[in-house]
Amino acid sequence: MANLILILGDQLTPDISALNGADPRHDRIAMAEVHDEASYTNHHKKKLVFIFSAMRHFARALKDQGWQVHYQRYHPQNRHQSIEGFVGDLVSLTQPDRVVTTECGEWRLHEQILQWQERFGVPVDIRSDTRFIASKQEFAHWAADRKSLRMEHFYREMRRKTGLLITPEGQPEGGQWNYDADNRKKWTGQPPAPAPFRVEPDATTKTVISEVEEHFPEHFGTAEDFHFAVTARDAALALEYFIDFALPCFGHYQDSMSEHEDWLFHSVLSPYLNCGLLDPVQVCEAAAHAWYTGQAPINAVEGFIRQIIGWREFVRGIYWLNMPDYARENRLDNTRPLPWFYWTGDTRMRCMHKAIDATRRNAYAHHIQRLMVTGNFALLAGIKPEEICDWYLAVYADAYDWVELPNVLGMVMHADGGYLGSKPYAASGKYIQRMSDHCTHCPYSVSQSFEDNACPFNSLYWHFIDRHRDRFSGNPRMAMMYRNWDRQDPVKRARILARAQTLMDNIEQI
Ligand code: FAD
Ligand code: DLZ
Repeated sequence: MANLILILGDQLTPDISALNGADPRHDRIAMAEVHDEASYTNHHKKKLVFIFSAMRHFARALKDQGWQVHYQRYHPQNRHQSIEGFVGDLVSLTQPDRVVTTECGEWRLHEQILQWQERFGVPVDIRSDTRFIASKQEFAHWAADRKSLRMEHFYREMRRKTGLLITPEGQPEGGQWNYDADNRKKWTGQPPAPAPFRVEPDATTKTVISEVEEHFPEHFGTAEDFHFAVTARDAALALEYFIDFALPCFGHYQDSMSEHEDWLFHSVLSPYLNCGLLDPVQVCEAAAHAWYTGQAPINAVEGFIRQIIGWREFVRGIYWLNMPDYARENRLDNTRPLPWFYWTGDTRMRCMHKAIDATRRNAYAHHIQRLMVTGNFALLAGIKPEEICDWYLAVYADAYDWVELPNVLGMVMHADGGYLGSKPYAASGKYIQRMSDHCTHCPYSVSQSFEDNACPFNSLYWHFIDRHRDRFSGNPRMAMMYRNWDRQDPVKRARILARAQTLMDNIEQI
């Protein structure tokens, strides 16, 4: 029996299920850098460098272990510009008994792979992705018969399943499941945030950087100052660095934003988790160990673990349970195109400028920037879900459809009608002022709502509340907002709505 084993660019681990039971003496591995995957969206240059370089390092390691690897490096003139073309050709050439692969992370490619058995005339074995704690079937089983799906309930199941931060009696460590109430501090410069973990590019990465600059000059962002890990060994060092230097403060400052620090106390591990260089459970075990040994407090460790075994698993479950229809949802009937400044950062709104500029430089922005700045603006301004989703899919090194889509379409845009989150994360400028120092550097005034100089978030927020009254006023979690709005002087309300309308009519000038 000789199999052809396909390993995709986000499946870079020897533990990938496609390799289970494989034999290097007979089986062959296929990996390809292809135009179709590199250009189905305007991927950030650093994302392309990261994936291509990590793929090349992984293929090298496999060869060193004795595997036969058919590897295609990217070139615009390659005969095969798609995974399908590359695998199809290898099937004809090597006549395998089967093609073996692990289920991929994007509906787009998944649909193609489902056709291969018929198309190539050879059995195709698509295996479950065991890097996730809950399989698709397990999530579907958990979701069946529930009136609403809430992350917190699912998360507790995942805690019990993994035993992470669970006492021998089956109770949550510290007595609580969730310590989020301790995790909303504003960071004002102390304690200092650690410098980002850096790996200097080796010869392979340097080659990839110049190839990406040559072949993808129009793509978003910059490849300059590339310093991500591209091997499992270096990603493990990044994890160690996070545990030692950032995890202790991760909880308190998780929702903070800063003029001066791009990464604060975040782990910056998502690119590695999502492409296979780090294993989610091992990452959580390392964090839990830091609590058991007194290196980090429970609010930080629990908060961090919840993001991974809670949110990360939950959004994946939502994605596979609802695709492909989920991607077409637009329950708030948004019609506005994405403003061009999302690509340039060229806006006077300081928080937006800082979040987009960091994104452009780093292919990274932390959660609160994604949710409460660029996401909040898109929600309030009524941007078309497909355009804002495509932006998020392109600009972050960790972005794949399975994780980006539910976060953007569901969590941020509420385009799924509240299926993923019970209320929209809509906020005025006050939230940004409370959690950051941006407003003191902004030409707009956060204390004004309708004047020419008023922070756009303020009037856009009330416009959002007002225009969606029919939809949200009955939601108990939003009742207070409607009471606050209705209490305001009618003349002031009219001015606020007029200011919001002017902003939306001139959105490119904000
Ligand atoms: P940390 O803050 O250190 O968190 C630790 C880990 O928790 C992350 O590495 C990530 O694996 C996981 N995590 C945290 N929040 C989420 C979440 N909501 N969904 C899934 N995993 C989570 N994450 C992606 O991995 N890819 C995306 O394309 C992506 N798009 C997003 C778009 C929007 C609009 C929002 C609001 C969030 C998005 N997230 C996405 C989730 C989150 O913002 C990133 O995982 C996080 O910012 C990555 O940085 P970090 O590794 O420093 O995370
Ligand atoms: C994101 C990406 C990019 C940019 N390039 C490749 C590639 O050339 N070859 C490959 O196998 N995978 C790539 N990927 C990841 C895939 O697009 C895709 O997101 C995942 O495989 C879906 O799980």
